[in-house]
Amino acid sequence: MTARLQALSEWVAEVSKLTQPDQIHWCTGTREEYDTFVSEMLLSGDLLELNQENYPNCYLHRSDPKDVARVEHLTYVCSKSEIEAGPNNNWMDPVEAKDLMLGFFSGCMKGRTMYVIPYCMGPLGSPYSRYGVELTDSAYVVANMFLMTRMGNEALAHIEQTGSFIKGLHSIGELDPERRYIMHFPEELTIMSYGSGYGGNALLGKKCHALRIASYQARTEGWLAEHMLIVGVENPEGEIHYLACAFPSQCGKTNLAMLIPPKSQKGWKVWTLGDDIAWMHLDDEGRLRAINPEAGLFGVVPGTNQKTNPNAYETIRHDTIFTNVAVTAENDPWWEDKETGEAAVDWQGRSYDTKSGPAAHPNSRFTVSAKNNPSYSSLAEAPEGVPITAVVFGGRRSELTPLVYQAKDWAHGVLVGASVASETTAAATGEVGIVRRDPMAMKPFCGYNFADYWRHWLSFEDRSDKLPKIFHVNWFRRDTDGRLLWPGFGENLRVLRWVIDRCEGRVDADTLPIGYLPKAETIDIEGIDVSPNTLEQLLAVDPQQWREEMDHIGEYLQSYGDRLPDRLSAEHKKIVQALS
Ligand code: OXD
Ligand code: MN
Repeated sequence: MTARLQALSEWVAEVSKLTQPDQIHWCTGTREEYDTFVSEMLLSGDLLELNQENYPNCYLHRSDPKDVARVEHLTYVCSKSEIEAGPNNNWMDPVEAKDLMLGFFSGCMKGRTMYVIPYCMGPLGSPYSRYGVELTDSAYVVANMFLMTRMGNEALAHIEQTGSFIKGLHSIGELDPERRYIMHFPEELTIMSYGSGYGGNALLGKKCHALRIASYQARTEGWLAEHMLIVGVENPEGEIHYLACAFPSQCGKTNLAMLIPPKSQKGWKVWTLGDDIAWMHLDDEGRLRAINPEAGLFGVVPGTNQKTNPNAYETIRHDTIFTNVAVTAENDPWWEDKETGEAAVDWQGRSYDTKSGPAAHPNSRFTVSAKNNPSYSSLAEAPEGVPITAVVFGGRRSELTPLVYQAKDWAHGVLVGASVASETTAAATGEVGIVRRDPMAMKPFCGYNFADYWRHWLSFEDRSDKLPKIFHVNWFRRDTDGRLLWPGFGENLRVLRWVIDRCEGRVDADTLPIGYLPKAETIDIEGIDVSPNTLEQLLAVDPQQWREEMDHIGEYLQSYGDRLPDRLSAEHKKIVQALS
């Protein structure tokens, strides 16, 4: 064994001494190994077989009913100093946090197997990829990591070559919400997660590594780790523009990433590169290039149907793990708005009764390899990534925010990103439907102080003159009767086309204090149920409402105190003055 793998085995030995598993299994990452885990989980009841004729190789996992979402109040960034973690994170002193966690982990794997999962985030061998090793006592986590990352022997070989990896220690513990913490130690490139088996808390490659720890690494190394989908939009002439889009959880990232152009948009195609996370680096020519660190999709199931997301609907017809959906009498998976079949048994395994709430949990999920997606881009595996034409921010806002607008320049775009706010959803525990500030859609995921993070974003302005243009979209604006004004889903392509037209300098726009707004005639509304009057409402900017919004944003930014970059305050001031 080489010295580099020696360090890994020593860590594994140390953890095993602490957690005392009955056995240790080093994952190889082969399909046969995955099939063995599935068979074992079918025996243990961790997985249930779904109708194999209609849904080949599809299984259902029912989680503990109190373990169904990310737990932001139990998620901590334990940097040495509290100010490093910033007001945007929960913070605990790293020594104290480790003491607490070591107490939980002590002996917790008795009677269980400890799985060693070497994994790669990003295409294997890409200079932009990073490696990690997760130690876990959950076979469900291993199976999900198999679908979501490039894991096993090949990743291990790269770890041996590069010598560096993120250490992730996970145990489902007793699944007791009182004994549950997700702790990050950015300075030590270490994650400790105890007491939950839910995706965002337990698949450590995803939010913990690819966002919280990676964002910290990205700052020191000069790149960006973002909560963004990546899509390629191909025009009828065959040119593809790549967009990276950030939306808070459950604002339709997966739907946008897998969009199928409606019939009216002849000749257009959309290619998926990623649906949740983008790592972006400047290349030698100063272009921002993105890779998707993930290899699979962990998407929200309810709402998926042949109209809203036909690609996802196809993607999850085979080789998929469903978590917390309902089942039909034929043992097919079922969820709200599936639009075929009906629930017989709810997500908790009880005979379904409409009075006891939704049949599928609102945050029920599918885990599936990205390769199942018919529109998976061939460049998703390209080690050099794809050049990004536009960065698009968005949020769920019933009022105020127009369908789309463009930031005037990079620094203004950073302010637009920092100002993202959205109505909360079921992806995290807590109250649903209140507006919360979610800068760059990274509120739950930035591994350090947001003020430093904005400074890092701003620094790109001095490093390149070929940066993407920045936009903001809102698919969720409603009229005074509460009806959505924009049809959304596939029709969102019409807005992406305007974004690309702007980047290519093909259309003029109106200059307003908040940014460049589309001239009504430059958004194609032919063939959809959006009247010119509705489009006017969608694009309306109410100066009084915006003055109030800018006051809220100002107060929010000021809560970062002296660390707030002057450049960002200056951008804010510019808009306030223009509005008054
Ligand atoms: C996710 C989330 O699961 O953002 O992607 O909650
Ligand atoms: Mn997400």
